[in-house]
Amino acid sequence: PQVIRREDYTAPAFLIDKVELVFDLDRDVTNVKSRLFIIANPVRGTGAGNEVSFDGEDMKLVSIAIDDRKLGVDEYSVDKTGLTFTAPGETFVVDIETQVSPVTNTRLEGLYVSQSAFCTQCEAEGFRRITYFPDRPDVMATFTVTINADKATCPVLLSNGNLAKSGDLDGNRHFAVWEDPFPKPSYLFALVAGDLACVEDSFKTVSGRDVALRIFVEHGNEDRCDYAMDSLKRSMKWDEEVYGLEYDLDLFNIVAVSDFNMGAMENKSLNIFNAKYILAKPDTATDMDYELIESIVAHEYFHNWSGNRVTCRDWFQLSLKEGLTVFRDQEFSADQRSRPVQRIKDVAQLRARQFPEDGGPLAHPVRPDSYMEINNFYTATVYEKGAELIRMMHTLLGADGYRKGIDLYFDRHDGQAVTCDDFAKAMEDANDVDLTQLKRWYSQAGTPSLSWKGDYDADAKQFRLTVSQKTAPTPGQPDKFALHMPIAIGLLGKDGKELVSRTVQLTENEQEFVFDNINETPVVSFNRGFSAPVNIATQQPHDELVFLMGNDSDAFNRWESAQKYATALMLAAIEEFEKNDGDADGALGDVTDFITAMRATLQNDDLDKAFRADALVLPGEEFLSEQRKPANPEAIHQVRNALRKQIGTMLKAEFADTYHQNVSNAAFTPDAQSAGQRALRATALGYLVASGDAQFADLAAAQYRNANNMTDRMAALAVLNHLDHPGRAEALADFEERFGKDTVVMDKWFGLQAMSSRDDTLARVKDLMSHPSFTMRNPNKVRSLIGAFAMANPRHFHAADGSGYEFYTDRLIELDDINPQVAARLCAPLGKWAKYDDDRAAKMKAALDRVLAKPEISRDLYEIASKSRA
Ligand code: BAL
Ligand code: ZN
Repeated sequence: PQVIRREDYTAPAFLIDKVELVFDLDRDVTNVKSRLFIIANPVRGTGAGNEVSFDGEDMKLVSIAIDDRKLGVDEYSVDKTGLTFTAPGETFVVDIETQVSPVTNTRLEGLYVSQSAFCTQCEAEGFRRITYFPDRPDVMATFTVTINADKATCPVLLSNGNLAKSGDLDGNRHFAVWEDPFPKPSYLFALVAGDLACVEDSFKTVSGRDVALRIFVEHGNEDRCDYAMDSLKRSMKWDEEVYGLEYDLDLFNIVAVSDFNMGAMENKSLNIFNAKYILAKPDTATDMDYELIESIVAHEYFHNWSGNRVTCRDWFQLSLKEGLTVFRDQEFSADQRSRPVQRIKDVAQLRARQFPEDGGPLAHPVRPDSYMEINNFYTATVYEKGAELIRMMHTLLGADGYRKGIDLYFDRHDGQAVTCDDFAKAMEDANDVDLTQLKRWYSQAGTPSLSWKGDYDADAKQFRLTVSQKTAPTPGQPDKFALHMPIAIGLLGKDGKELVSRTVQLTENEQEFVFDNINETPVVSFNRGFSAPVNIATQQPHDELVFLMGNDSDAFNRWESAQKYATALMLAAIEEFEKNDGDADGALGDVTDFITAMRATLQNDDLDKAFRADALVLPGEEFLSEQRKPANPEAIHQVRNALRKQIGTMLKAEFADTYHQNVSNAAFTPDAQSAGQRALRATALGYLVASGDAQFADLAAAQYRNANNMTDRMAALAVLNHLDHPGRAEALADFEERFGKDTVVMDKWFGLQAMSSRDDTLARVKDLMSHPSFTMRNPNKVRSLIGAFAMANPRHFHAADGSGYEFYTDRLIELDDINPQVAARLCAPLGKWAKYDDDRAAKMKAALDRVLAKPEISRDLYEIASKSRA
């Protein structure tokens, strides 16, 4: 496949002023008429010529006409990737008629059928599967869309903008005309048609306009939209208050569909969502689901400005909208819930998903330099590391300076398609600062590793902190520059009082920072709030970590200190386990000090419950795997379980108290405080069961039976899931009976079984593939059963006999013919072969070779598999 390079960008030779689309919807053959009002781009160079090239794939071209004259077959050329013809002048009108087949579109890009509804997904390059078009984000046009469809099966007809007209047609059909006054690129086009229920509300904007808010769902799901609607209204208000950004149309529609590649899509005024991020009621959704709904609804809404009003010039600039919008949704969630808990979750995500990406064969900069398939770059690096970059700008400029930069950015670029450099320039100009070095975060891949050393001079009452940074080579980038990063530092006295709280600017490879008037040797709280997204190589002594767990005024670093302590203990034990041949308890040794510190956290009523729940969770097996080379999945699993068992045993009484004290008889509400209480109780139950004392498995089974909400039900099932206890089979059977018809809820049931550490897991996963609710055509099903097995069950995926890899490789090959985008996304776990022992590495490489040998492999899967194999 062709490699597309950022440096090869050229402006489009022709622009499109206005697009008029007419859809004659039919499941088998949909007819699409497109009228394009074209003008030569005034900025095009002299060599631009008069050839017009439109993108197009997997369609039948019925006809093409220019200025109302139909072209003969020798007047244009059409191939697998597009259509080319000669421009008759500087301005002209083109009519194109195409036919597409929604029902056979299993890639879920372009126009397709989900359940019985028609819907679209056009980002990044789906529009070219609907009609021939310059399918690139820097071609922005106004769209008028006419939808004709069967009235009985498609009573609801939606597109972007405002409804201009609707009425009946012959043959039991009807039509609707939608007009979007805001010029937009084709990737923001959307259409939905089907028999959907509608839940309606409204929002009054700051300037007093009433906006109608509608959520469309399958019939029967109307009672699951309240939280999404409430989240939408809170997002609209927050964006007005924090960013001064008001909604710009009188209507905002959301549609929830079952079959969707992404989480959701920010099409102008017609957001289309994966149903799992809209539908929630207490007995079907967990607290985590509610949190995700809140943040994703906000994320898509925020895109109306950061993405839609100002969009990307080309796809290399994807983080322009995604990094910024993730930062915005993270801050929204922090304001709605607990700021430190939100930061902990965001950092845990970054470490679990982005750091491994940055340290592996798929490492790429936040602003990539090249790609084969852009769908492969909707990554944790572009999104989450991109958000960290914006967060560092926010830290450097302060809230007011950041807001000045944002205001200038939207003033300057409203209605434009721009670059990451344009964004940074607005920040610079508004604040009169030079961000040249900070901008290296856009172009340099890899997670920096920081080391630090403190030196106290009692005579001078001075504390000197020497900090150094280093970034390991990544594919294509052997040499790394020093990055600019803000490091928030706290110095604590022996009594726990804060002596200093200051953010220093690290710009050199090695740099010294001096703190004056320090009267005692301080304890350092380094990189508070995770002010820079880096690894810290320096190991702090355990007693300092315990001190910070109990005293740091920065809640994030309290959590971080517990994580560091637990990580150090487990890594040492894993090494020992490998030497002593499998005695995990012996390998751990005496962990009383750590558990004593955990007890103090558990019993500290000054800390909120959600925080305590997070602070008591040990770093996961995947995280530990990242710290070991070669990683031994069995050793990691055994040691982590052994530590959990010891904690559960030593703190049995305390966890039992916590469990019983946090029972709530009140009706379920999804607010952060109630969720925190449930989370802490679930953590307690987990440790009680981990202790091995059989009465607590009975307690979990009872919790499952008596639960009146999904959070408590899933918490019980999640611990039973790994046991041989009869309560497990009972609970799984009950769950299936209760929710068997509910596709969103059944994803949880599939996911749990794929993540079980029981020996029969792979066999069970294979069986579940023929379960009536499972289909390889539904991305959520694939991710919850197949994806979870590879990404959240390292012990079975990496089984020494290679059975996990073999099963998985078969699935990737099968999936590539159905949905290449999802297949490519799932391929990444096989690319981590360099982290494993020779035997596993050889098996993983052989698996990648088998993927690469697939006839007619997609561009999507080829890119990931070939880069992973290299
Ligand atoms: N733009 C793709 C989905 C999202 O990031 O919102
Ligand atoms: Zn986004």
